[in-house]
Amino acid sequence: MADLQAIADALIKGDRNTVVELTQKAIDEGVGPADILEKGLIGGMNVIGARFKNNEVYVPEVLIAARAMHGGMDILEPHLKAGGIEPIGVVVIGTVKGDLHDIGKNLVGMMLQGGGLEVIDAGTDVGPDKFIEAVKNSNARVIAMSALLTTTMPQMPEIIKAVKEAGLDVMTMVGGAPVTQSYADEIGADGYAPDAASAVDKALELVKT
Ligand code: B1M
Repeated sequence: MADLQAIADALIKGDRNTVVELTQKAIDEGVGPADILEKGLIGGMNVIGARFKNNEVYVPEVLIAARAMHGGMDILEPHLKAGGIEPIGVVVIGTVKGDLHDIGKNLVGMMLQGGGLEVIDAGTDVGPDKFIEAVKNSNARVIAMSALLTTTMPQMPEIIKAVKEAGLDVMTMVGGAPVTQSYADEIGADGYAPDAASAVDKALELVKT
């Protein structure tokens, strides 16, 4: 019987091999990838986040936990992306300039692919120029911006402004732990989603706009 708490515990310890092994075991036993993600990987990362905030762990431990999380996500990726249908539209996704957090952005990207969208990953630390270039190269309909730091959120209105000035016919959506619907409204983003699953609904709505 798959033990999702054991996945969370291994992630908290930064034990990548055990996270990979137990994630694969859970998949083999037929546990849904969304459950493994929520109760195992994200559950463990939330504990690390709380400890980080309380200065009980520091950047090196968080990096090791993030590496373990990526190991588990690599196993889940094909299951989250499953579909193989013709893409409904193109989305350019990136973590905004000054921000290196990529776990949430990667997760949203995988789920968007699972929802039938083509995803161009612009990476982390992405400023207006790189977003604009990626849209021009891909004919994307949506720009999806992620920010995990209150200090990098102000990049979002800068990117929206630059996109408008460049005259691109593209919708913008924002997300990430400190971002809210009211912030999205304030900066004139076309959409906001609090998590990866609702990001799919929002992106699908925007590509059809
Ligand atoms: Co950072 N970090 N970190 N960190 N880190 C946070 C974000 C923090 C909240 C920790 C804390 O104090 N409790 C805090 C931010 C405080 C603030 O500004 N409010 C913080 C800080 C301060 C920092 C540094 C400044 C620390 C330092 O150096 N002193 C530094 C900044 C570096 C930089 O970016 N320039 C830093 C560094 C790091 C690491 C490199 C060590 C590592 C990142 C590794 C990596 O990503 N490859 C790291 C990590 C791992 C975290 C925590 C612990 C976990 C983040 C995470 O991956 N969560 C985080 C604390 C926390 O969140 N509990 C923290 C799991 C992920 C699945 O969730 O990314 O929220 P999340 O994504 C969710 C939703 O937000 C949403 O969907 C996802 C799935 O549901 N979502 C979207 C995300 N993007 C979306 C886009 C959308 C829609 C939804 O549409 C476009």
